[in-house]
Amino acid sequence: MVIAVRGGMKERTFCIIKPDAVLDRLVGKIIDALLEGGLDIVQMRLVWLDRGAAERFYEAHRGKPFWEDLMALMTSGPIIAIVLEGEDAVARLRRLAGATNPREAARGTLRRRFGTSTTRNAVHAADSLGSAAVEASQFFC
Ligand code: 3AN
Repeated sequence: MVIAVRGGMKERTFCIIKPDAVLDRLVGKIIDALLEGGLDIVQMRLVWLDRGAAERFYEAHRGKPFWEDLMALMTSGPIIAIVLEGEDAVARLRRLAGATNPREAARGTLRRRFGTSTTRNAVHAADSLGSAAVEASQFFC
């Protein structure tokens, strides 16, 4: 669904609010932080990933020690998939998300505020324009 589009050729990135944060009823707070952080919502969907979809999304991490925990988390409840737009959107979202381990994430970042472990870290933030486009294409045409 297209929720808001503003003019201009700004960068786009891709974010997931993970099941831990959705189940903890943190969606509103996280969306507030994204908007206040200078990102606009272009597309947004609630999706319940099955095992195949979760594996496709995180394929690069298959076989790592945390793989099964990550699969269990990502299939444990609905996610919110969001395409965001703004100046330097990729770097901006990564900054707002914070380090992978919530305990190492800077104060005020989403993972520091809402993450409870390195796997259950509340949000996914695409790491480049290229991965943002590939990841978003799994959820939006
Ligand atoms: P990021 O999401 O910060 O870019 P990635 O892409 O290395 O981190 O990892 C993808 C996801 O896998 C992380 N968001 C986290 O949920 C999980 N993960 C990564 N590294 C670890 C780890 N050392 N222990 C547990 N889970 C991890």
